[in-house]
Amino acid sequence: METTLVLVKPDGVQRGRIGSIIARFEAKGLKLVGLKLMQPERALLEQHYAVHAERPFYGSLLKFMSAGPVAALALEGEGAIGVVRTLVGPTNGAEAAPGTIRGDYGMSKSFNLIHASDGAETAASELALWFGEGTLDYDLNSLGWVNDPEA
Ligand code: 3AN
Repeated sequence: METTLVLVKPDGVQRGRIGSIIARFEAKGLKLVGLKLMQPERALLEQHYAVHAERPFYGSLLKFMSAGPVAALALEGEGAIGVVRTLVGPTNGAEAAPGTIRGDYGMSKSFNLIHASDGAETAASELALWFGEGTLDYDLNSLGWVNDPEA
């Protein structure tokens, strides 16, 4: 079982896409174990995007991510990190396949609506950063019909 971090970025929030993005993850069979709307502090964004600090777009990325609220989600499921990345699609919305979130909702490689952790280590550090208070442990009864217990 894996848990991964998703952020609906300021463009996704302002364009009214929080609900439709969450609906895709729910429909897929992922379990929502954390959910909050927040205005991220610059220090949090600097830590989150530290890996991109030397990239030419780093300044504009932080400005964009600070421009309004973001919705933070923690999602749990078997192979959740890879499953979520597949649903999100590649960075550039103009090139992302239809059916992916970026492919259906976006046209840009910077205003690309959503962030998703790209590996196990990143997921752990990003969840600690955005959900330092922890995530929620509860039974979601429908999951018995999502994953085959004998597979
Ligand atoms: P992804 O979110 O697809 O994993 P990363 O991790 O390579 O993409 O980049 C992090 C974020 O930086 C992207 N989501 C996007 O907002 C921004 N970004 C990436 N590449 C570019 C670029 N060439 N120009 C502007 N912004 C970019």
